[in-house]
Amino acid sequence: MQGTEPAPEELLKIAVEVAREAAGIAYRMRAEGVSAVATKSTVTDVVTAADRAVERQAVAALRAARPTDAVLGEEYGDADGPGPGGGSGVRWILDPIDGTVNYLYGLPHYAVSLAAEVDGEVVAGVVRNAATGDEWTAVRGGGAYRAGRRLGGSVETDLGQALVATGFGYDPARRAHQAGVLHQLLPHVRDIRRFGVASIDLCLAAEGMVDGYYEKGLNLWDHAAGGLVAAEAGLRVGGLNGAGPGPELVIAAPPALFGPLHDHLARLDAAGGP
Ligand code: LIP
Repeated sequence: MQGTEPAPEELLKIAVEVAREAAGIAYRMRAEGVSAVATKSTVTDVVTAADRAVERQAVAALRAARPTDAVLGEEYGDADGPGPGGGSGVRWILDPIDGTVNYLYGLPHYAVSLAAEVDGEVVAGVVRNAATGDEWTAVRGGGAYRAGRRLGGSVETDLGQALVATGFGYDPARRAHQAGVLHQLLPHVRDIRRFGVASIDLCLAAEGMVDGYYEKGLNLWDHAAGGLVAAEAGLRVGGLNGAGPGPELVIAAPPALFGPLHDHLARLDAAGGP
C-alpha cells in the first residue's frame, strides 16, 4: 500500500470507514449532553469536547490505516507540519464536526467531513451527517453519490428562480459585511437558505436540493470533501475571477448559474470586507 500512489477508490474506502466511526462517536456524545469547552476566533466560535475527541479518534484511525500520511484537522491542525508529511504524498483533510453550533444546540444537521488529497489535489471525499446518517461520497473522475444514487445537481438556469444557500462567519464585522451582500443579492434570487454546515450545503447543491451555494471565510476542512462532491455532480466550484475555492470565497453552482451568481457576488464585493 505504501510507496505506490493509492487508488482514489482505496482512499475513499478508508475515508468512509473512518467517517462512519467518527460520526457514531459524535452522535453518542451528543446524546450524553454537550458543553462548550472553549472558544476560538470569537466568543461565538465554540469548540466542544466532542470536536476534539472525534478528531483524535479519526486521526488515530487514519494513522493505523496509512501510517505515513499527513493529516490536517480543524482542531489540532497539521499533525505532520505543513504539506504532505511522511513521504506518502497523501494528506487527509478533516473537519471532525462541521456545524458545531448546530451540534451544540442539538440541531440534527452536523457532519464529519473527510477528504484525501494526493500531491495537493483532492481525489476522494466523504461528508456524513452524524445525526441522520446521510452520506455523500465522491472520487475524482468517478462521480458523486448518496445512497447509491449518482448526483447531478440542479437543472435551474435562471438565477431569479434559484434557491441559494450561504453562511456567515463568527466575526461580527464580517457578518455585517456578509449581511450587506445578502441584502443586495436577495432581490435577484428565489430565496436563501442558511443551514450552518458548509460541507452539507455543498452536498445539497450537488443533490439539487438547493440550486447554488456561496460563502466567504471557509477553511479548507469546511469545503475540501463537499467541494469534490459538488464538482463530481457537475457543478462549477470556485472563487472569484477564475480563482479556486478558498477563504476569500467559495461558490458552487451548475455552469448555467455559476456565471450570473459569480457576477453578482463580484459586484457586491462578497470576497471583500473583514
Ligand atoms: C461552520 C461552517 C459554516 C459557517 C460557520 C462555520 P464549523 O464550520 O460549516 O458554513 O457558516 O461559520 O465556519 O465552525 O462548524 O466547523
